[in-house]
Amino acid sequence: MKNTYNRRRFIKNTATVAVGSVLLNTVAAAQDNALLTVQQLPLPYSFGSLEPTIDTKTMEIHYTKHAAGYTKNLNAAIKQFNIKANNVEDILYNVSKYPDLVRNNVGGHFNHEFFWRCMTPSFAPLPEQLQKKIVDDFGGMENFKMTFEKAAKSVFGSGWAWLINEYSTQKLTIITTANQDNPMMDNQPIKGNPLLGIDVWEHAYYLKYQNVRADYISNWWKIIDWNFVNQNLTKSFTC
Ligand code: MN3
Repeated sequence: MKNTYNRRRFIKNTATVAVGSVLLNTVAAAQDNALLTVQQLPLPYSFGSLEPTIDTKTMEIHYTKHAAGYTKNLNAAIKQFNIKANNVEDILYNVSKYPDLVRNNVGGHFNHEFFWRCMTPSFAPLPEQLQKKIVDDFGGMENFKMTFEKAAKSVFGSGWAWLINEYSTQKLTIITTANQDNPMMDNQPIKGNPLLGIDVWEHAYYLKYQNVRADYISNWWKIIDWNFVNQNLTKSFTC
């Protein structure tokens, strides 16, 4: 009897913990009445492969401690508040309905999964489609970079700078969010689909750059995965 129960429970849990191969598909839709379970995807490169821009130790601690904590705490919060959601985006879009514990951890989970994929050890040129959109909306690459760097440097305390495709205008724009807030959250003044995001919490750079956040930001351009950014132009993170 006990075995049957455990086996059933195992099957039910397994059904909701499928990790897809599709980017950011870290969750499977909740089936029956089972609650959503989220997981960290494996890093698409090794901890040391973004050297010298980001040092090995920073990547290791960031991924295995900081980011892992958000994922773990998000799963606990989903249970605690009995959140019925099909996926992470569903929670982000409706985040104002939930306590700050959910807001902080759903943002922390999504933002980090997204951040790892903004970076690559393999250089790739800017895809034409993205280049055209940047020229259309910023007047050129230099202006885009300057605006993005300025925004990232301006974040007071902990937070993020983002390149987004604004929902209301369908134009690229740059915003910052505090703490683990995210551009898709319904409580943000400017909302949009994220294309690129940089973590400017001190834990993201302090071991190597100490107090010089500006150097971390200016070096970051060397490791951006422009194919990922380009792909996000047409990706909608809708539920
Ligand atoms: Mn972080």
